[in-house]
Amino acid sequence: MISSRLVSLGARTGPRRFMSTASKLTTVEVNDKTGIATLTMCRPPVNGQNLELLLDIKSSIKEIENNSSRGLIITSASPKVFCAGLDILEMYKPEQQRLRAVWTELQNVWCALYGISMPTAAAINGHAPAGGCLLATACEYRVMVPDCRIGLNETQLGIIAPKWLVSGFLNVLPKRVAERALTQSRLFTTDEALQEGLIDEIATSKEEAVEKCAAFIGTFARVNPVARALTKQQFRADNLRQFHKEREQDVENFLSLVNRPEVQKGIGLYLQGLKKKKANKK
Ligand code: CO8
Repeated sequence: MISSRLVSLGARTGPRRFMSTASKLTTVEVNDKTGIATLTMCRPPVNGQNLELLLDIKSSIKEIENNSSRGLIITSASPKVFCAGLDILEMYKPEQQRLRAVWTELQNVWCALYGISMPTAAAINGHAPAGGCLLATACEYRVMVPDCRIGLNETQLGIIAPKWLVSGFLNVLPKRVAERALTQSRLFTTDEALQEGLIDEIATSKEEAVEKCAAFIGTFARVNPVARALTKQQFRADNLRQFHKEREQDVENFLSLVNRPEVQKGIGLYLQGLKKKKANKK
């Protein structure tokens, strides 16, 4: 369990505190003035969601919730990537117990972030495919930096995004746009994402993105927090109820899908493609 010890950073760094975390894959920083917590993912090179990162994100969300922050901003320590989605290595020739745990923790992270009552926003300071898009769309507001891509590209890997994974996407996009994007594995550019409503604003830098997220959270300052929280829950309850009904079956579906020989072959080829892309860059 994460310690809730708060470390004061002193005057030089301004009114901020860091919550200490057991591992170093996420940090949580609370702005003392605004009461807003920033959760930063720090798993180089691309914040691939392996089991450990997912466990850390979940613990950090819980810690922020327990410390009664006024809002939560999620962002990344990487200069180019917000989050590259599930660590594909977790799905390739997987150890079964671990694969089960990875999917269960992805569910837990989504459920914690989607269902949290405080205002949430994503400062998307880099690419956000698949599980990265999942985190961003679980939040209430999204600000993204230019020249990046965001979307649910699961079909490209031969896998099918289940309904709960798509629900945040469907909260912000018309059904027709969402269906086409998923079936085409479309990754939206920053400009396209703004045009379609997948993100709410563009910022020129991560700092500006975080500021805009904080400004969004600040808009609730004069709203009764209990009324706000219950209203948010009301909007999200159907998706969460459905998710809880299906979550165990969803784990079985995921395992059986990922273990199919043709899916393993597809994931292997996709991994090779990523490596080749890197070699071509050199
Ligand atoms: N997992 C593991 N490793 C990754 C991943 C990943 N998702 N993404 C990138 N990497 C690795 C690369 O292989 C490379 O490794 P190495 O240094 O060892 O060669 C390193 O990270 C850096 O990658 P790039 O050189 O590609 O970095 P760029 O900054 O140029 O590009 C991108 C960053 C845009 C994020 C690019 O890496 C990319 O497109 N990655 C793939 C993203 C992706 O397709 N993710 C899908 C994951 S699946 C998922 O999240 C949902 C699963 C739902 C399943 C539902 C079933 C029921």
